[in-house]
Amino acid sequence: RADDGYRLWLKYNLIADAAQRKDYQKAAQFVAVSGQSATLKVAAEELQTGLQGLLGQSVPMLSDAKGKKGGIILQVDAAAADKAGLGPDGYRIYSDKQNLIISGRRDVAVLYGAFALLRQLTTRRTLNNLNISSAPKIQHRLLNHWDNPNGTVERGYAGSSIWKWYELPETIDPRYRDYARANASIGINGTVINNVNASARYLTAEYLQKVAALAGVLRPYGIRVYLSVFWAAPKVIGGLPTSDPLDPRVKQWWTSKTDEVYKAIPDFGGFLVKANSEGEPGPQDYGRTHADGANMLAAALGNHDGLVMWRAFVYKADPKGDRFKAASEEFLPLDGKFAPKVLVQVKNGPIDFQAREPFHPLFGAMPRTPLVLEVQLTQEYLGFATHAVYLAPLIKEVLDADTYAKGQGSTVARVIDGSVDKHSVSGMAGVANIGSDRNWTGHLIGQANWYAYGRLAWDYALTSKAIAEEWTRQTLTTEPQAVQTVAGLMQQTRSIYVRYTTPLGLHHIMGESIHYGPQPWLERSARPDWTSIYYHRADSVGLGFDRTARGSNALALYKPEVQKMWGNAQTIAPDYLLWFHHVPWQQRLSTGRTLWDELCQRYYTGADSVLWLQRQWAAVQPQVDPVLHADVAARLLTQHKEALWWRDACVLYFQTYSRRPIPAPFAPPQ
Ligand code: GCW
Repeated sequence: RADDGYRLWLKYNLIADAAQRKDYQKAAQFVAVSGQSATLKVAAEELQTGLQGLLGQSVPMLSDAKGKKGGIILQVDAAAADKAGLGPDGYRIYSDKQNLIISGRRDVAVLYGAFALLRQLTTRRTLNNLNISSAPKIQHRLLNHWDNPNGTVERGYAGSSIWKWYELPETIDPRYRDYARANASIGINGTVINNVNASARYLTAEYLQKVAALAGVLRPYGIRVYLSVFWAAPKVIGGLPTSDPLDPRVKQWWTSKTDEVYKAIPDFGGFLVKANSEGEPGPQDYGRTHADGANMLAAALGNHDGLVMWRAFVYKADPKGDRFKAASEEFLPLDGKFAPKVLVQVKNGPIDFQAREPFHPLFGAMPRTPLVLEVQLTQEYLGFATHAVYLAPLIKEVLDADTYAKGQGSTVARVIDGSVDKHSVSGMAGVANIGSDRNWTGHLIGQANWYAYGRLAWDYALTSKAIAEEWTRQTLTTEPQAVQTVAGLMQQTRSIYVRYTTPLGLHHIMGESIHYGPQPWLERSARPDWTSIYYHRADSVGLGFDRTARGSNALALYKPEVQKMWGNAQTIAPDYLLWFHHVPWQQRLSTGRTLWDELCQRYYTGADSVLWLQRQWAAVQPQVDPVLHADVAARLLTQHKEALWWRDACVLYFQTYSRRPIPAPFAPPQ
């Protein structure tokens, strides 16, 4: 049967190598689990299904190992977990008396261990003398769905929403369970199921029943449900004349609404809020601050075990201002003003999920507020489900960026895990790329982005290459050379995409509103800070947005070490150049070429590199399922066609300012 991609990285196909199978078989003759919790039950079931598929033998489930050897024992052992410093979610897998023990503080930790053990087999690693301990570095590892009640997905490119609101709560699509399995397998423990451009409908009694039904499916897998809330809900569904967070009636409304939510969903995770951003209502409509709004919701949560995640994605339409600074202007003064249950959720960069952005200057700048890092898995600005772009290198670039907030080594990762500023709560959010397409993400590589996000939220120290290899082994092939080829090409995809779309730090020059394809010539838009010319600032002299002291001075938002790194046009890494400097066309760069020549070089070699991707992909054809292979191969053809659009559109447009010829060897024949 051809692979349709539905099973993601959880395929459990029979291991072809008989010797290896035999090795594993000896260690996996039974699964013993005492205790009846729903979570332990799904852990044992997953192991049973996985092992039977991989090993082609039946694996009985026992309630007690009774001195038997050669099996897997699931154990909840709080004392041992505490001694090993595993925390609530960490697991340990080790050999003991010829059995494999999976243990953790709670059932869900054991579930994570079960998936980790299966990963040993699906990636063909040994089971001998195992002693693996692993605990997540981030507590709240969330997906954010931008799914709407009518089944559409904002910036979703893999079909419609997987949530079938019209069928819930009675009909439970089996897909919800597979969604939960996939997420639990990579440690994701929360999901915000609706769009931040929120509908108030989710808070109605009718919808809460539906949400509760979904929560019931996800619960055994350790996944808590969260909701995005529409700020004006008290008016829209509560019948109040106001949504002012300081109005007692509004407070009362949210308090009783929150109680109602917890009655339906006792382990509800909390609220995500986009307020006073892109036309959404918010506390500022009443002269209140983001902190007033967030704290009111935190108070409504009361003693319930839930959080408020308040987004910092705000900006004003000021053609003379710099959008780069907008979130800092609004949020820096609020540091220290948020209630303990509030986290501020910040996108990786200051503009909006561009193919490469400098890290957001709020990281490291709000020491008294726990910050959640929000990254986008759905490829709004990265070629939708058509272009192959493996995002782990992008996510790692942000996590590894040094803010210097408390001296060297204050990386974004250590800001968000709470270690730099000693916060006890931490979170990461990935805007989901999941839809109703049979293969979940449209492009197969999109599955790797979902996978990599979960793995990095668990352990940001993993390398993007290691994750690519791990994913490839589970999803496509275990043949070592092919794994290297696929992981190697994946590693290059993001920088290739940057080269043929927005090299040298160009940003926000994509098609208006759809955000697809090139449109650097966009001069007028609904808002002045949505045009392309606002961002690239091309003129007869040069190109780029001057954010030094001579320009908008956004650079001053960073610590001196970062300012030093990016403040000098001669020494800044070329990848960030035009983010911070307006550079003359004839200026020689550190690469030895002039700006104009370097720009052309990158556009041309970037587009050509898609042909290299095609060749690499072609090379693994014998090792990869034919249907999956053909699908990706076809998308790579489209990708090349569109890379040429980007190249030609941008080079020819910028040439109208540079007035320079396209350098050899790229110049088209006369
Ligand atoms: O990237 C922009 C998108 C909007 C999105 C917004 C946000 C959900 O173009 O579609 O709205 O960001 O993150 O709030």
